[in-house]
Amino acid sequence: MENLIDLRSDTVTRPTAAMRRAMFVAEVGDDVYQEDPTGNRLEARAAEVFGKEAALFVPTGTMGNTIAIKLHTRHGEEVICDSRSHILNYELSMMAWFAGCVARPIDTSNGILEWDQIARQIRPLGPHWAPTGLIEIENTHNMAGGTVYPMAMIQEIARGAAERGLKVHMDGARVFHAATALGVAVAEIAAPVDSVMFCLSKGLAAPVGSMLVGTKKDMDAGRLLRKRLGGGMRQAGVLAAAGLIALEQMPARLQEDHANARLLAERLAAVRGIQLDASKVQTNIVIFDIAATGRTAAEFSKRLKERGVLMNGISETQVRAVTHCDVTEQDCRDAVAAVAEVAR
Ligand code: TLP
Repeated sequence: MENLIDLRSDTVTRPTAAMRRAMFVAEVGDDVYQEDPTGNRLEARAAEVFGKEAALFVPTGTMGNTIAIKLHTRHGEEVICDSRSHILNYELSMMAWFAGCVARPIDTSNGILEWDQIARQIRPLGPHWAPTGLIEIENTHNMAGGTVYPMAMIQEIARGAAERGLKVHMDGARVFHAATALGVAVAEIAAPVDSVMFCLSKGLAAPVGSMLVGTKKDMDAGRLLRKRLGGGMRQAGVLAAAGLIALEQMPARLQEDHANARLLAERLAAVRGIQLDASKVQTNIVIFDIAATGRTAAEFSKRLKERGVLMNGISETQVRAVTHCDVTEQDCRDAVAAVAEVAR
C-alpha cells in the first residue's frame, strides 16, 4: 500500500527497476516443453548457487514445499516438523491433501529442532502407528522470529536421518537470510539436506516465484507434480527474468534488513507495554508481545494502520514486523514511534 510503512511481510516487496526492465526484454518459450530459455537459465543458476544437481521454478513457496513432501514420502506416512512450521500451519494442510501424510509436530522454544528431539519421534512401520516418511526443518523459522539453524545442527540432523534411511527437506523460504546471518554460502547450508525450497518473491523482491533444488531425478519427478498442481506456467521466462536478478543481486543487501530489524527490536523493547528480547533477533523478523498494553493484536494493528504503519497480529497478543528492501531505517524509527503511541 502506497505511502504506508508496510512491515506486514517481506512478501509485499515490489520488483526493482532492473527486474522490470529484465522482464520487459525477457526471451521466452513454452516452459512446459522446457523451451523457455530464461526459465531454463534460472533453474540452472539456482542449482549452481545451491550446489545441487537441478532446480525447479515454481509459482509459490507453498507449491515448492508441497512437491518436496510428495517426492520424499508415501501415502500414510508422518512428516516430522516443528509445531509452528509453515508447512503445518499455513499451507492449507497440503501435506495431507496432496501427499496423504500427517504431521508429527514437535514443540520448540525457538523453532529449531534438535536431533535428539527428532530421533525420539521417529517410528518404524508397526501395527498402530504411521511410519516416519520425512524430516522437515524451516530455516529461517518464520513464526519463531526469523531464527537460524546453526550449521552443526543441520549436519547432525542430516547424518541421523541418513543413518535411518530418511530424507530431510528444508523450507528455506528465507534461506538467504540464514546465510547472511551465518556468513556462509547458501550451498553450504543446502549441502547436508536432500532438498531446499527458497523464495524469490520475499526478501529478494521478485514479483512471483520460488525454487525447489535437489537431485536431477527428484526435480524431473517434481516437474510432473508441478504440472498436476496446475503449475505448468508456459512463458514463465517473464517471471524467471526477475527471479534471476533476485538470485544474483538481492542477497548482498539483506544485511541492511537485518540491521533495520535489530534497530526496530531494540527500540520496541524500550517501549512500555511491549515485551520482546531484542538479543534474539537474528534476521529480518521481529515478533513482540503486546498483552501488557491491554489491547488485542487485531486492535493494535488497526490503530497502527491509522498512523500509517502496517504490522500483522500472529496471535491474540503477538505482532510481527518484517523488514525488507522497501522500508528504510527512518521508516523503522517512525514505526516505533507509532507503536509507542498505540501502546500508550
Ligand atoms: N510466508 C508468508 C505467510 O504465508 C505467513 C509470510 O508472510 O511470511 N515457507 C515459509 C517459511 C514462509 O514464510 C512462507 C510464506 C512460505 C513457505 C510460502 O510461500 P508462498 O507464500 O510463496 O506460498
